[in-house]
Amino acid sequence: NLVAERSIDGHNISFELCPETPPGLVGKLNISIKNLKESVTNEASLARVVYGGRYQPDCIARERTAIIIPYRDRAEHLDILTRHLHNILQRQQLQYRIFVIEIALPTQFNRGLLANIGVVVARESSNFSCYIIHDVDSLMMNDENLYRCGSQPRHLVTGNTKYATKDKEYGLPYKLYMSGVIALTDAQYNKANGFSNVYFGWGGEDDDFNVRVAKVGMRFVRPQENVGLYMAIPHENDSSNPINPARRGTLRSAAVRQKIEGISSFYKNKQKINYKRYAIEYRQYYTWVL
Ligand code: BGN
Repeated sequence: NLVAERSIDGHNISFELCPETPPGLVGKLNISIKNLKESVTNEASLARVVYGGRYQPDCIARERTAIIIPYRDRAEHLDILTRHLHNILQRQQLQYRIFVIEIALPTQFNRGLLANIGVVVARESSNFSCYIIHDVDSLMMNDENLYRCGSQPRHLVTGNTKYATKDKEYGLPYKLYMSGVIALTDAQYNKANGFSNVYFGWGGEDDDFNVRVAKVGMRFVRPQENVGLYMAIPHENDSSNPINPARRGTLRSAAVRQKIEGISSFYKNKQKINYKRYAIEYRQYYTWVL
């Protein structure tokens, strides 16, 4: 096993590469919908989180993982999700940092834009090798769902309670659906030119991203059926994120826009988009960007 040294309090300590299969996994998780906060909280794992929502295991992690959460007005969800993630991701022996990217009001929610900004911010702070773009309302139900990247972009969801049907507790809305939680390497994200920045309001940005991924010869792959299960944290329908009525039309030009707007819009002057970073805070469980 590869060994590397890390300096701790001025001493050089050797660490081995983390094992391919993390030793402490338990499989299916017991999460009680009535007692959500208590059932996802592990005080010991929270105590190990470094300010800004960072963690490094006692072994050399195989990846440097940025968890990116596009966010608007769901404080309770965020608290539950970040507690849950710190608990599980430490058990998975990941070296990670959680970024919460919030859109400033009154701008409508734009999930793709926020994901791109998350990648830009993550790149500025360190050299991450893997990005996990994560919905704020979805909790993984099996810790064998490793938050790792692969040789293809990964869709980590095989079923979510928000798409439950009469005879299935966990479902997907359609076959090509690839939203909720995805994992891409830095190179894969770049190759697709990231998300489109132009979808304001609900819907379409994920299907657009799927077009981009396919267009450059990649495809989303999922974990084993029983492993990629998620519970949606219940919430009232929020009127503050109205359906984008233009989404179908916009989606038709996905392949054309892929060349002229995306993550490149943050680096190429000709494609430059106008946005302002109002604040960045190193909070206890995550790094917050407005
Ligand atoms: C689809 C939405 C997705 C959304 C899923 C699941 C569109 C594009 C026009 C057809 N796509 O219909 O964005 O994630 O439903 O709710 O609206």
